[in-house]
Amino acid sequence: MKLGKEIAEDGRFVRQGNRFTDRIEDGGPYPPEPGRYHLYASLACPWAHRSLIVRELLGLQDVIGVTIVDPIRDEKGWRFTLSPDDRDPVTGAAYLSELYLASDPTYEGRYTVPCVWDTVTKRLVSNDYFQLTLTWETAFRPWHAPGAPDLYPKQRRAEIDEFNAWLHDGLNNGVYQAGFATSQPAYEEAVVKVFATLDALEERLGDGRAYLHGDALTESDVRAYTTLVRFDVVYHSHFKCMLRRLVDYPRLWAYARRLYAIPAFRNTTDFDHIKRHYYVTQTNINPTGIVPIGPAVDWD
Ligand SMILES: N[C@@H](CCC(=O)N[C@@H](CS)C(=O)NCC(=O)O)C(=O)O
Repeated sequence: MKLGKEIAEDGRFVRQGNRFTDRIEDGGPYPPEPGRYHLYASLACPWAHRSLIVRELLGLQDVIGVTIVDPIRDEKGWRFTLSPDDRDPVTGAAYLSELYLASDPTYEGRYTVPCVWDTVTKRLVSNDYFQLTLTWETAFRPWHAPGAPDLYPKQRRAEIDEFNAWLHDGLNNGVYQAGFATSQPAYEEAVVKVFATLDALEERLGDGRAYLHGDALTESDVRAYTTLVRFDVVYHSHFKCMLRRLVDYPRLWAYARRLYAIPAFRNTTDFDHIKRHYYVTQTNINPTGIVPIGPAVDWD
C-alpha cells in the first residue's frame, strides 16, 4: 500500500484530498436522475460503508446502482472480481483505476472507494465521501422510500456538521492516523485523541438518548457506526488502538448494537470483507498477511 506523499516528515498520516468533487444537484451539470449514477464501494471500507447504509436506509437501491469490489486489492488496486467475468457490468472495467484514468488521465493519487460514475458523461463525478451521503439525503429526496428517515434535517444541519467534523478528526480519521503513523509521537497523539473521543461519546449517551443527536437517527450515527463496527475486529489490534475495546464501553456498545439491529446497517456489514481487506492488503502494517481468528464478539 503506497501512502508516499501522505506521510509527513514527522511520521503523521495526512490524508490525500478528494480529486472528484462535482456535485449531483438540480440545475447543475449533474442533475439527480434515477438510474444515471453508479456507486463503487467496498464492504471493507468505512468511507464507502456510509454511502451503502444511507442508500439502503433511504430506499434508493433501485435509483443508484452499486458495484462491490473485491476486498483484496492487488498492486493495481481495487478489482471487480466479484462481478461476472471479473468485470464491472456498467463500464466493462476490470480495475477501479480504469475509471479514474478515463476521467483524468493525469491522476496520480490512490484509486479510492467510494466513488460515483455518471453513465451519461462517462466519467467519475465524485469520490468525495463527505458529500455522497449528504447528496443521497438531499438531492435524491424525491426518490426516498415512503417513511424514510430524515438523516440531515434542515434545522439541525449546522449542529450535525460541527459534530461530524469533530467525529472525523477524533474517531473516523483518528484511527487511521494511529494505524498509519510511522513515528511513536504521531501514533501516541492519535491514540490519545481516539480514546478521548470514545470517552466523550460514552458520556454523551449517558442521558439515555438512543442516538447521537437524540431520539432520531441522523447522518452522525451512520458515520459513528462505520468506525465502531470495525473497532474491535480491526482497529484495536491492526491499528494498535488498544487502550480499550468497544465492548468495554457499556453505552457505546449497546448503541452500536442498536444500530446493527437496523437492516440497512446489518445488511451492509460484512466482517469477512472487513477483516480480510485490512489484514491482507495493508502489508505496510501486517507484512505476513495473516488474518487473525476472532475476537469472538456477539453483535446480536
Ligand atoms: N477518498 C478518501 C477516502 C477513501 C479511502 O481512503 N478509501 C480507501 C479504502 S478505506 C481506498 O479506497 N484506498 C485505496 C488505496 O489506498 O489504494 C481518500 O482519498 O483518502
